Amino acid sequence: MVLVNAPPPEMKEAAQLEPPAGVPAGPLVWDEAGTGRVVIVSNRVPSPSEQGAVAGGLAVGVADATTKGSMWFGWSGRRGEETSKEASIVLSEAGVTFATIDIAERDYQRFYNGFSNGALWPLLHYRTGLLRFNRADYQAYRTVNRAFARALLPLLRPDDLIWIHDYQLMPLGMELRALGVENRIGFFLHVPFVPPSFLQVLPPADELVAALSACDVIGFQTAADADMFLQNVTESLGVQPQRDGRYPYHGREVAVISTPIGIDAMKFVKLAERAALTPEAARLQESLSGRKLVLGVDRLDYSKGLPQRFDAYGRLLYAYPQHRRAVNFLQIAARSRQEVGSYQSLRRELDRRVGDINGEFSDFDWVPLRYMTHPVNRNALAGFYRRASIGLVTPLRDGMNLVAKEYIAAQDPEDPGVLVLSRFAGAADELTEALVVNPVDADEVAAAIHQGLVMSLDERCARHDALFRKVCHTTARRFCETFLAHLRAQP
Ligand code: GDG
Repeated sequence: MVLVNAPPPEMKEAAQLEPPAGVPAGPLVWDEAGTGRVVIVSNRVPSPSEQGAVAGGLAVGVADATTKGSMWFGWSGRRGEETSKEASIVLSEAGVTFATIDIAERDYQRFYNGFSNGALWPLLHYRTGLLRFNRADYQAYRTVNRAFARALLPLLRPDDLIWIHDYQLMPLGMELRALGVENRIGFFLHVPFVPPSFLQVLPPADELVAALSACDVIGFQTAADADMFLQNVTESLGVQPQRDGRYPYHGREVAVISTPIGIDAMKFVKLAERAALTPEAARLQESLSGRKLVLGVDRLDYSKGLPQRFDAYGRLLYAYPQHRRAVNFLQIAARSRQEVGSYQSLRRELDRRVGDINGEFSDFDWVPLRYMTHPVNRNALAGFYRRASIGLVTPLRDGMNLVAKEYIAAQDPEDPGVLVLSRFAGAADELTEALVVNPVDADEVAAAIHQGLVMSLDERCARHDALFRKVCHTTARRFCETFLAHLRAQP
């Protein structure tokens, strides 16, 4: 099926923060007079004081898009005896209302670690072997989604646009409809989607496709993901969508769209310029003793392809000995979801591989691979990206991957580094001037790292220029505006 990512209707032009010449400025829709509030709903809501401190793509992409007058609703990060019936409200200095609820410990384990991250996450990343399903987890998932709907209901106004995010909240639109909510409801999935042959492994697959269909707009990162979802609509609901991705469901017309998430590129450029002067950047610079830096930045997650990446780096040192002692690979892998068994075993596996590589290649004054599992602050991170000759982004599957975009934005345009990017990241659809690789092929990834390390300045600049334009074009803001324009256009 061909899916057209048509420009949304009613888009107005607006000035952006100094985009590079030739890059069209993004449209602005949420400041229009007379339109309703935007109510963002996501599992985890970073409080105003946590903004920027949380490692995770959703928070980064959505935080850039919250504006004065909007509301962000979700889980506070606290687990209590009982799930809150009413939300706690905090108004940020920027005029954004943060409304959060606590989740009961017993439900949290089953909802978050159990069904969301033990079943849905592996399945949607094509890892059925890691999927753990049980009915009690799924029931808790439904219970928490119902609790979200009940706590959100009294906060809603009739003209609010409700925008639900990600796989933890697939049934929420349906729960809101069951409570009589008639507002326009949109849903965006940040992770990939799978074909029916994979989704059907999950016992409640049909129920989830039906639940999502209570929304007016369902958005995906790429056209391929949207197409996968539409195949499931046919399989699970017996409905044949139109070529433009629309289908009728219970008297409504559901629109399925693709719109890639992005970053606030110009803000990140400024952050990276300033970050190069921070004490952390100076310490990193000194520790490298003039060596080139290969950098990986990921949540510690099996979807990110870290074992395969370490193998590829080992292959580089073995097959291209000229880089021994001349490079350092720094992998920042911020710990996440440590209560889930598959994440604990990944950590043990990585510890072992780091030991293997360093044991094999280290010298008394050179350690080839530096690996850390605690997060670094965002300012320092931007400076690290800028110092890196190679940005190594090699997930086995990824909805988009914002690290790839941050790495491009952080480069010095006069002397940029090279992005090595997995073809299985959503970002590879756009960032075609990167060195695009198959992450499971250690020889191919090693050859790409080598190619990047020896690439001429002219070629690096040409590739970076093309990539930077793209990162400035599909920003976080543009992502939000495009999605909301589609939602607003629904009857
Ligand atoms: C999901 C999808 C999709 C990472 N380490 C640190 C740190 N980070 C920040 C990065 C980046 C974000 O976390 C990671 O975003 P990604 O997009 O790479 O990945 P996920 O967290 O898996 O996000 C993904 C995304 O949602 C958005 O739709 O792109 O495909 O899986 O911003 O910079 N930030 C700090 N310290 C760290 O150590 N401060």
